[in-house]
Amino acid sequence: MTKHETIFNERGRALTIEEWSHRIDAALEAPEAIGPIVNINDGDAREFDAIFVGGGAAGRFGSAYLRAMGGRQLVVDRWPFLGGSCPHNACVPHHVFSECAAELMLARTFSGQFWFPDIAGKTVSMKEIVDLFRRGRTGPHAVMNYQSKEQLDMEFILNAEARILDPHTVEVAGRRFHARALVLCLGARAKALGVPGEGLKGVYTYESLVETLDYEPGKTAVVIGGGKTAVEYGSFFNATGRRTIMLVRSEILKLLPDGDTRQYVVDRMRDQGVEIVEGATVSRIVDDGHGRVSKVVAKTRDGELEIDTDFVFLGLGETPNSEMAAALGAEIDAATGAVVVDETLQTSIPGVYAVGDLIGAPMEMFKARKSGTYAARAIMGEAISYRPADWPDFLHTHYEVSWLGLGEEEARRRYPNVVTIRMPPVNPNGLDIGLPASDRVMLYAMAKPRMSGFQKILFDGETRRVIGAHHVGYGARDAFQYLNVMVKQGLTIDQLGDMDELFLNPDHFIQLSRLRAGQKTLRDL
Ligand code: FAD
Ligand code: NAP
Ligand code: COM
Repeated sequence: MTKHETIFNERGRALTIEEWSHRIDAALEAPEAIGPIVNINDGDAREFDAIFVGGGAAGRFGSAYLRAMGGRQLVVDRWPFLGGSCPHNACVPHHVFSECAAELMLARTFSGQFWFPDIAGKTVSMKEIVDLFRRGRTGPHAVMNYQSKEQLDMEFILNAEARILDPHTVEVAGRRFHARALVLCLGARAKALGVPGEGLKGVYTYESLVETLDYEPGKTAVVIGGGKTAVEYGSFFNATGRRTIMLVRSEILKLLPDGDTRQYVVDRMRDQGVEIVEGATVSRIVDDGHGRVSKVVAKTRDGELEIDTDFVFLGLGETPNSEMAAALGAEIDAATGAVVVDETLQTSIPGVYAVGDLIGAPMEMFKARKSGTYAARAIMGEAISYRPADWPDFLHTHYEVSWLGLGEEEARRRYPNVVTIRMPPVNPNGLDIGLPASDRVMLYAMAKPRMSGFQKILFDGETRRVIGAHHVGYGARDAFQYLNVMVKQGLTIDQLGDMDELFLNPDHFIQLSRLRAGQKTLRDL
């Protein structure tokens, strides 16, 4: 029997979430044994309006939207589930690890006090948490398949590589499919470091960590990189009780736009024991003689540094998976490897669109999902234009860090009269003030005031409009999604101060604005 003959069409059968879960587990274990998972409506005589090549957030949301608009789509993914890297190896594990980091920071800070067990000097198993994630991720995968098939009525082929034959034809699972348009949603992959020893056992990226960690890392973790991924994973490794050394070639967290906020974030990482070496260039990763990492060697401003370790994590950013687009003849940005698109998400080839991480920064979920839906709208004949601009952003350390708009430095370059409201207030005696106080930092606020967070909002003193907001703590991220829309619409201090807060509100911006909104000439607070 050929592989093709083993394919059966799931179209007429409603699989439960549990059944999906078993099937996905089996396919992840042995993809060839399960074969392509096909859900095609062979009874529909319509031509496909679009084939989405890649079923991550971008392909899944684009597919759902096109379907919702009455179009016919097909989405193809080589994994046996829809949803892509986010639930499989990127955002979701990151959130699991960051939640552990926050919980462990609390547990370590209050170790042996109140009801907290004494965990001084205790190292927590990293492998247990990675294994927990690997076991748990199939549930969300199964929900994505169930939702996409039973609720969103998508057509898909999973667990099968797509091959693009021309701008209207894709070959998958031994069949050829034609469509009016192609949408490339192929995502991105972890960047390599390009030094000797990178392939040794014990050297991980976010992708390989959750697939292949099969031992308990020792006492020292080395992290290379200084962006979101490096900081988020580094903060987790540190929270598990390991000495964590971050080797950063330039500066850590350059992406944070506000200097005070960045300082607060980096200082608190250091308080937790994270060792940050800026200006460090890794020259090699050393073999222990059995194919396993034993040491990292780096050039630093103070000379050569050698660190003994059995665990190295690379957080160096991502390269778009643009090879198939290049082979088709689409224009690729030489510097970033991203597929070049116009404001309708169309590539240089008419009828071929590209979305999500494949089109480069910002590589974030909002853009993956939104660009997918915008491509769908363009294909269905809507006049759309999409370039991500002025989006709110966030990352984790042991805290949650959220921001939007300008940092103070850039705000002062652009506006002659910048007014700031911040908490804790500028204080010559330092940070030992139990404010901001809000949910999940109340124990810190009472017992370790400097750990209770930081926030700052910036106004243009002339128009009274918000021009930037920054928050370190917990629970404010959600507000930033909505606050950003209002800021883009011209939110003023007076409007902000007139809102109804739900005390204890994590960002305090409403109440603090109310304290100043009465002033004709705004002053800092
Ligand atoms: P993907 O989800 O990568 O989808 C691409 C799909 O294409 C994959 O499913 C792949 O199997 C498929 N594919 C590739 N080649 C083929 C082929 N030949 N045939 C068939 N299928 C193929 N963003 C946030 O907003 N919040 C976060 O907290 C966050 N955390 C992150 C943490 C980490 C560690 C990383 C690396 C990223 C994080 N991101 C986060 C970014 C986010 O994960 C991405 O922006 C998003 O998942 C991109 O979606 P996508 O659909 O473009 O790509
Ligand atoms: P990133 O923001 O591009 O940061 C990459 C880091 O690696 C930078 O510190 C960079 O240094 C360093 N680096 C790159 N190449 C290097 C090399 N050859 N040698 C040494 N250092 C090198 O990438 P990322 O943090 O991995 O994130 C990837 C994408 O996923 C981003 O778009 C990010 O927004 C997204 N993401 C989002 C979240 C989230 O919480 N929302 C979480 C993780 C990732 P320089 O600064 O010197 O260039
Ligand atoms: C979320 C995956 S983890 S998707 O955006 O719903 O497809």
